Amino acid sequence: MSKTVLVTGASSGFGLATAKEFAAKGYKVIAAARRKDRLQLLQTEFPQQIFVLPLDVTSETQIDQMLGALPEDFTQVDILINNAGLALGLSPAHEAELEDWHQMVDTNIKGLYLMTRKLLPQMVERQSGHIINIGSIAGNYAYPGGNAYGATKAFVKQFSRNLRADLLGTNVRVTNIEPGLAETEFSLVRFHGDKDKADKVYQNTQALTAEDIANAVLWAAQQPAHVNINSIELMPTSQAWAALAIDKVQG
Ligand code: NDP
Ligand code: 8X3
Repeated sequence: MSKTVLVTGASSGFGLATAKEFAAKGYKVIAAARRKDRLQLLQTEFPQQIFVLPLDVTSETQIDQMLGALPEDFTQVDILINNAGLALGLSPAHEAELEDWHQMVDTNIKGLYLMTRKLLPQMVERQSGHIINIGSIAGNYAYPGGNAYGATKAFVKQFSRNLRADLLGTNVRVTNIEPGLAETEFSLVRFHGDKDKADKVYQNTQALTAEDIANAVLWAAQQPAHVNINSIELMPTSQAWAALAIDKVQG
């Protein structure tokens, strides 16, 4: 029997590529996101394998309703891919929009732990399952303007590790995928729809693609049951760390 994977944020970028990758490999895929029309388009590619789950991960009520209404052959979720997330703004902390911070925390933190908490009990009961979180290099390294976004991804990192601690002995696996620069709709969202600004992020360099991330997710999921990939940090070859910044007094 084929395994079932639930991917949040399956309407775009990493989530869309991951949903396609798993469906192409024969998995059943529950594709969750807010934009139902995009999910329906994805479903036309794999009509038998994809179940469309219109869902805002920040809403516990919606999660309960939608998960409670899954058809019989999709109720057992073997792999949860917590991918839905976003960065909003790149302003320094003292100028950032509080509303952006609220939305990042609600989506990247609350949405991720809600989905996890709702689906973990069935995995523990079956003594089998895998939670794959999409963190970020922003959770590992600070950068100007990363403020609340990076902090939400640091949550994802430590939550993933703490889940591993709690789940020891249950056979449920946990992986945190930590990508660097990748070209998706991420920057368009970050800059509130400013396409010129978003395009500039990827100009004259070769960023990771959504498919690169989907490959890493699939690889982690397909390791033998006794192997837990704790984390994968991946960057484009065109990206590396810079020196620490020092404020020098002029004169
Ligand atoms: P995209 O903007 O292309 O995709 C984001 C996805 O998240 C969309 O499918 C969107 O769907 C979904 N989403 C956002 N808010 C919600 C919500 N409240 N409820 C349900 N779904 C939601 O960006 P990426 O594919 O790049 O981002 C995916 C993940 O990867 C994010 O967690 C991001 O932080 C992370 N990441 C991205 C990197 C990059 O450089 N691109 C690097 C490292 C990590 P919809 O709007 O339809 O709800
Ligand atoms: C996305 C990568 O460096 O833009 O998480 O924050 S970065």
